Amino acid sequence: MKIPTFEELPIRKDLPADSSWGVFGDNDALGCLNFLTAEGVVEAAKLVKSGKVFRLDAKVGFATPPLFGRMAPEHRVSPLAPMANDDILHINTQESSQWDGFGHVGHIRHERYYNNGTTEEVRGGNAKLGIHHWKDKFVGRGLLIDAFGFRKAQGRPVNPLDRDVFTLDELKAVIAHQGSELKPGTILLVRTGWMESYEKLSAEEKRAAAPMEKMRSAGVEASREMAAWLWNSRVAAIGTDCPAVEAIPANFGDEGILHYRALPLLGLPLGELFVLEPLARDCAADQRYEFLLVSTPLHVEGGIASPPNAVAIK
Ligand code: UVW
Repeated sequence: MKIPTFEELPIRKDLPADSSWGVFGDNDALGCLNFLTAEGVVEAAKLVKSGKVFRLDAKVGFATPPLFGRMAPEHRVSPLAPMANDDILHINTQESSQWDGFGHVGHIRHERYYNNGTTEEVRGGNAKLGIHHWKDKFVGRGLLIDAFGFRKAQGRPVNPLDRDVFTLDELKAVIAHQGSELKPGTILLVRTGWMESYEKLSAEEKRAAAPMEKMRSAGVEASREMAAWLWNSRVAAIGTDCPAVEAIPANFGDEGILHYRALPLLGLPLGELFVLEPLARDCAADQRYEFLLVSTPLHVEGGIASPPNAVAIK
């Protein structure tokens, strides 16, 4: 199948500019996850050399309080029989590490979700864009871009708890510096340093930082050039260790933000609040920044987002 370049998008005149709608069919719910292939899984499995496994999800309930006013998880052990127990777990799927599904954010001006999905469809738990379509999709080659480590090594350290932007040129420079290659069908992970900085805050500082209007975070550049690079590089998904992939504050009235460019327009899954520091340390030690990435989102019909349930295997 010939995939159009970003410059050739959209594929029909009636579709929004810079959108990939229709490229994979009008009923597609995978978007850039289509760049993951069976051959890619076989190649990625060959990257397993040391047998080291890195869990990329933070604990359920790591953020205290949850960011952006989201509901705190509720967990209780429910006795089933005299010597048997169950869990009752009530979570917002985005209170901890998460993949944003295509029902999470629609385009502010077009008032449509990926591939022309409507609010009625998404809120009705419609099967068209639900997270269940991704249940066996996040397996392939992962590549870490240690942007945080790079800036530190360059003597230009980032405070991840303040607004700072990792530019496209910087991401390319880190890839070159690492001796890495951005191959088609890669699940990209960008380390901003946010998670480890957040963990060092006091309880009071965490409370103060959590509301949307108070949140400050480093993140990746949100530009048309960034969207073009991600699409033209056939990136399957991009995950980060910060709250929104892009830097915050971000103006959600601005249709140029990455959330709109990625989720509704390109069908590019965004991953947030991943744990990347231990993986980054190992990659720096053995100078291997690529790995097999296995992530299995919840199998929830019509779901909006999911904990990634992700491991990097080196
Ligand atoms: C923001 O949009 C700020 O983050 P999320 O994707 O978690 O909603």
